[in-house]
Amino acid sequence: MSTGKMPFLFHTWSSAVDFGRDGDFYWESTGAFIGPHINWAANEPGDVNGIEDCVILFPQAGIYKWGDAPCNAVRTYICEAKITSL
Ligand SMILES: [Ca+2]
Ligand SMILES: [Ca+2]
Repeated sequence: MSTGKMPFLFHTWSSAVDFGRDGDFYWESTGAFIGPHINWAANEPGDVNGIEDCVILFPQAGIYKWGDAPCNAVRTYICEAKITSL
């Protein structure tokens, strides 16, 4: 049974990336620029070693925060689909 809340267990991919200019994050799924975002975890985005271009969600103090990570890291992910009928 769903409670409507996500479990705070995993580091999970979002579709946010900064493949163009570092620090200019956009949704890869739509191309829409994200703009300033205040939900980054402390010291994120860090672009460590210049290879952190994909955004993960991870639990910190009971809520999901954003962090950038290498795109080839193994993480869970979220699927999105349109519901056409119930
Ligand atoms: Ca980056
Ligand atoms: Ca990072």
